[in-house]
Amino acid sequence: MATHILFRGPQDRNDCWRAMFADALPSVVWHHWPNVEDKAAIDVIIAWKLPRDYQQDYPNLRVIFSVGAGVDQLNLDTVPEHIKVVRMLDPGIAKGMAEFIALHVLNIHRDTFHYINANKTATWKQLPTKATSQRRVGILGLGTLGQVAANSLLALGFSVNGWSRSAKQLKGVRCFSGMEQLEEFLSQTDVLVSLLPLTIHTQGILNNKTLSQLPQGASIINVGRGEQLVSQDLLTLLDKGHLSFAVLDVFDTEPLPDSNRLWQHPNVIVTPHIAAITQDESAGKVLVENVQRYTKGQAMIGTVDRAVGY
Ligand code: NDP
Ligand code: OXD
Repeated sequence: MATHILFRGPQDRNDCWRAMFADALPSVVWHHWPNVEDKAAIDVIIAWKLPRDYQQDYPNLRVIFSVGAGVDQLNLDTVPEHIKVVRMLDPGIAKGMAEFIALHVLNIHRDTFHYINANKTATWKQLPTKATSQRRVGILGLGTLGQVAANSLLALGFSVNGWSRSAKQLKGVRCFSGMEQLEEFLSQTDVLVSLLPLTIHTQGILNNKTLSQLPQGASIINVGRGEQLVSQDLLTLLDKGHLSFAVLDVFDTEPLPDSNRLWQHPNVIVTPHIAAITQDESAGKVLVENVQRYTKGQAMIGTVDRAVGY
């Protein structure tokens, strides 16, 4: 029986991936949501967010591919166990994320955000600089993206620490793991980068208690998920001067509402969830390979472990 794929997403990406599948796997039947005649034929969905009532509408669904690296937006808890959920391991996402993190760690390291604010009052004031080796960058989440980011920071000479759920050994990175080592990790972090998936254990993990454990003057970059950060606690710590700057790419409500104070705060930089965008060509290759694996009954790369939630 042919594999029927339903893609839910923009036309240009649809056209790119439809063409790649037609070349590589001509037996696959491609559908672009919401145009599906025989919904019972669909066994694979590729989407950022799932269509409402998908479980009733597509009764023979077997696999959901996320178009992003994260899967929390699929409401994992509500997806039946017999449906595999696969995250996107796109080398294009990893490259984009490494660029975004290196860019903003350097901006913080070289006081760019301070000088942007000083420009507004025509203030000529030189701040002392220090070597990258004296700046400690701590990465929360040492998975696919955290490891690529760590390597790009090591190449710039930064001192890199990382924290994950399970213990790790990574060349050049001082690794911490588990809640019991979180405070020790945070107390040695000048620039905190959060690259954690959203789970019940990481929701609200960046709060008054944990952010206060960072040294005075530390800055944060949140590229994981907005729900991991208690933004009111961040604002309080910025206003008190305990924290210096925050670069925020993800928010609990996206787009971030106009009235949110984060937009106005002089020491907060808001970006609209663009740290790492799925790249059609490289991600298309990953999808083709995974659908091939699916049709052969092989394990798919990036299959989510439902017990841990990422
Ligand atoms: P991975 O699953 O490869 O890595 C996740 C890392 O987080 C692992 O090291 C894991 O530990 C660690 N982790 C998970 N839960 C905990 C916990 N409770 N305590 C400590 N460590 C934990 O994910 P990726 O690196 O591919 O992606 C990470 C996240 O980045 C995505 O889930 C998404 O939310 C976000 N993202 C944001 C983008 C943007 O544009 N802003 C783009 C792409 C992704 P362990 O190694 O022990 O399993
Ligand atoms: C994400 C992504 O998971 O854009 O945020 O890949």
